[in-house]
Amino acid sequence: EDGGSGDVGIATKTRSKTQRPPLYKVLLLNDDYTPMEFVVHVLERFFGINHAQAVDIMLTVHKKGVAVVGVFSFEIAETKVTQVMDYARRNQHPLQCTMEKE
Ligand code: TYC
Repeated sequence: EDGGSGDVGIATKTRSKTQRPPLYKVLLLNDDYTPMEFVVHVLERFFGINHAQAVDIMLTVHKKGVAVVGVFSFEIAETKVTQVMDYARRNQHPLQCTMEKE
């Protein structure tokens, strides 16, 4: 018997890589005018960070210029940035909050 079309290939199975949603870092930027206590309050209020950790993060931003305050899905990160920027503006502070893809 010689059909020449018998399957001699290696058995394989399609295995799609599991897709995970991209994550976004929310960053707080330093400036010369926003009071330290206001930044600490923002971290507690919008990110649920405890007081001691909020002070730590605020001081990191103050010394290094920027720090990651959390990592979220796009929609949550966007909401945090908007909330912080609106709150800072309402209180007439120049505090800047941004996000970037991880
Ligand atoms: N640099 C500010 C000051 O000396 C404090 C500050 C910290 C401002 C963190 C912004 O994201 C910030 N009053």
